[in-house]
Amino acid sequence: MGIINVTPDSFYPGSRASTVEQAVERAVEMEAEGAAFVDVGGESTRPGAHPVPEEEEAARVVPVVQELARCLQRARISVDTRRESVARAAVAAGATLINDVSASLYEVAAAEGVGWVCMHMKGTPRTMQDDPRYDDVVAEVRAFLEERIERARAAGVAEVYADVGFGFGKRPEHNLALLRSLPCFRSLGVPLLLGVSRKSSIGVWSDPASPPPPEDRLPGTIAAEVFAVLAADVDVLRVHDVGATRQALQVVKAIREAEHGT
Ligand code: HH2
Repeated sequence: MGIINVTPDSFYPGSRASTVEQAVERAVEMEAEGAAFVDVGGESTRPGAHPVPEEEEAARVVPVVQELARCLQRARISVDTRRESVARAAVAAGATLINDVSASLYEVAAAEGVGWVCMHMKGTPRTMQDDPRYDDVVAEVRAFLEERIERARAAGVAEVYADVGFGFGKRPEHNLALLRSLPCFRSLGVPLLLGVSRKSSIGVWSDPASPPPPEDRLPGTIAAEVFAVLAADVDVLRVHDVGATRQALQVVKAIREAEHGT
């Protein structure tokens, strides 16, 4: 899943698109590089981010989705939003997946007949990194996802993905515990999605004394992604760098298939 941020303030400047043309050009490139989804967002959810007015978010996202529905041949369009009105408008424009960091839009997904990503977040983006605490982060996140997925199933959502919400109200040690415990999330019985791309924990683990900025976190990102795929067969990786990730995963696949097939 390639990330397209139609925002002026997403934490990784390389992910920002300031015009519809730029967003579409990048999405088409991601499709050519092998993305199965392009995820279009109009509001940054980085730690400390203030909410964007709903109309502003829709005005950023909908024209891009409309144009992508015309230009993409194979990749599906996902909308990264917490707002019902934005989700509905994006679906009307051609999105078939609601990537919902608030884990609350399952009824919208059911009514619209589209897929839904259920992500765990503690608090809201503005406050989520203010000293988050858990007794047992893995158990708490898993219980939360299980309950929301159950609600989505009861509402009739046919396609659900679970996401532990790397970096959303989690310290690096919480992110580490979740990454190491990804196999525990397989028993949720739905495909797993993971978004570690260039996030701050990657910087901290790369060099605790002097964490590199988002621009310099690609190798560490790919290391975490490969770990997640090897440990838990994660189904969808939400990434800023589709081509580089794809290459890493193809190599992992070739090695694994040789192990099993010969
Ligand atoms: N991370 C971000 C945004 N949306 N959705 C899911 N399902 N999982 C994630 O881990 C996730 C997400 C943050 O990344 P990005 O969109 O690059 O940054 P920003 O929120 O600053 O636009």
